[in-house]
Amino acid sequence: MSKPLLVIGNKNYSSWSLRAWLMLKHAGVDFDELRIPLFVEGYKEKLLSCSPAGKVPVYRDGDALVWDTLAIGEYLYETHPLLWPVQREARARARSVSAEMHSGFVTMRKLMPMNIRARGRKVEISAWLEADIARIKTIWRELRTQYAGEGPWLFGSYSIADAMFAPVAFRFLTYGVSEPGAVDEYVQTVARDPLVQAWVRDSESEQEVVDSFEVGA
Ligand SMILES: N[C@@H](CCC(=O)N[C@@H](CS)C(=O)NCC(=O)O)C(=O)O
Repeated sequence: MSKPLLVIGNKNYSSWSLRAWLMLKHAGVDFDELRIPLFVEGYKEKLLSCSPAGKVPVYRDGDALVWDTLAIGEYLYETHPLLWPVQREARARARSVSAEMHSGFVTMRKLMPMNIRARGRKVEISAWLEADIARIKTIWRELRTQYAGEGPWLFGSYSIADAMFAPVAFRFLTYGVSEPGAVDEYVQTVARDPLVQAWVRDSESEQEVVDSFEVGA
């Protein structure tokens, strides 16, 4: 039987691709990757030939086709239950912060696009952007304080919530967002993850430059 397949975009820019890829890698799934560079001639047709939504990531496992990052996470959870915290209240909270990431932080996603290779970029911090950043810092600070004794990840052990916030750690690194203590330590935990480092190496070897993601001076 052929391996499951994850279709992704550019590793440097595609934050949703990174999230699904990390969920699969942390679950220990053996899968193939198909990379479709985004925003170049003909890319949309290629995406639509893989996914009805015309977006990445999309995951094919035998007859199952799963598009949308959180749906991929829930699909994996059915066979890899440690992807969410074991304790029910923690699991509800992990699902809540992950859903908050999935549907929210629109200003940050627009004004601070993920750009893994870039460092030292500065963007204007509007009140809306500041509110998104403050909320993320609060989520990370509170979770890391509560679960400090159980491991380095948001809920102690690695969970889908960490995959959901991994691209935000890169945004903090790219645009110089910092808060000494639990927040900066969590960013470093993400950056030191060997799986994240493998993704970063691949993103550094990509040649495409997408102007709309190259923001900040
Ligand atoms: N809600 C979707 C969002 C997926 C998404 O927006 N993917 C972007 C790449 S990060 C994409 O495919 N963009 C190409 C396009 O919209 O044409 C998810 O969670 O997977």
